[in-house]
Amino acid sequence: MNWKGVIHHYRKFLPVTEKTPVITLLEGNTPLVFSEDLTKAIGPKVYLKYEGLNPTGSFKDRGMTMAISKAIEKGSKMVMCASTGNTSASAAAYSAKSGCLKCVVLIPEGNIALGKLAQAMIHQAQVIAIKGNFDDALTLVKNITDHYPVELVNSINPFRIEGQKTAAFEICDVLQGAPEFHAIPVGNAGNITAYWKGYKEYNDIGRSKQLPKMLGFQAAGAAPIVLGHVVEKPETIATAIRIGNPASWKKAEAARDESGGLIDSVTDDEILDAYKRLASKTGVFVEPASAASVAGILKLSKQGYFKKHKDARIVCTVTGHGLKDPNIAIKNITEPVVLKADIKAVLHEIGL
Ligand code: AN7
Repeated sequence: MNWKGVIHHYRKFLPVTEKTPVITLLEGNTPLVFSEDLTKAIGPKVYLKYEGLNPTGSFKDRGMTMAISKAIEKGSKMVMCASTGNTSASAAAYSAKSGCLKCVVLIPEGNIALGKLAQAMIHQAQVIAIKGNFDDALTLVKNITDHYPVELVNSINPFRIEGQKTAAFEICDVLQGAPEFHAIPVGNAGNITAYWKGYKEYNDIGRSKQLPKMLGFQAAGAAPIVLGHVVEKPETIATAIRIGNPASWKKAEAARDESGGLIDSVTDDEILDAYKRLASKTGVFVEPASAASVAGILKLSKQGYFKKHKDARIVCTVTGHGLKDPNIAIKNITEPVVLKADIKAVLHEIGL
């Protein structure tokens, strides 16, 4: 197939016309990777929707192709977002591709993974670090974009959700219908909202005969939806989901309740275990936030949640690439030994 990006492929499901200038980096069409290891551990067949393989290394590109295309259609000259990192990387890249948009991003000082910062900067966004967290940054961006001719490209922009729902379409297209369960990390809660919308739309037109139960997972130190109240000082190693007051809170609860699913939390230790397990036993390298979905189904499995569902399929969205956050990877491995450039020494070391 000659893949031309999510707007081209799913045009009839998206609010675009022939007049919409399509700004694309050929995002989407990401692999659905079967995990033998997780299937053995959990029971139902486990698939990973490997969103780290999008052009900027995260699922944000699906929404950004829409948000940036629509911003240009409207005549905007400047876009702005608050970000824990991936949104800023994606907004910066798509703005660069447009050739005509200035991109400004507000990030929480000291809490953004190295790769994401590098991306936003090399794509020439104007990057401003805020002495505060993501929620503070988003409040500022909402304020500015409400009062100035600047387009907000966070996931409260409905075009972001429209683009991101295409991931659910792709899963149904591969599995010939929705899986029984869909597990997903939850931060600002845009993505769980988008998947649920996508699954419902495919169900409505008969492309799927069922809807999945939506299983959302927040980091324990940043779990406002699970706790039922705003978390003033969210903390987690999974900086992408270090969010204490999700913008799409109510929509995430609707996805949970309409689907008969749940939103639960996983600890940083559980996230890191799943992170290492994915890399070492399935060969899929994700950033810590992405591993929350896998940590979540491992937790539920231990509680017997999937006991009566051995024939079911679980799709886990793994949202961002592991290379985004190299520091976490390096902290979680043992340093390589250093040897002389000597064959005997190397053979001895590898046990030959
Ligand atoms: C890898 O980039 O919020 O629940 O500003 O980067 O839709 O927010 C990132 C979120 C999961 C959570 N996994 O998705 C941002 C930002 C990764 C992420 C999420 C994010 P939402």
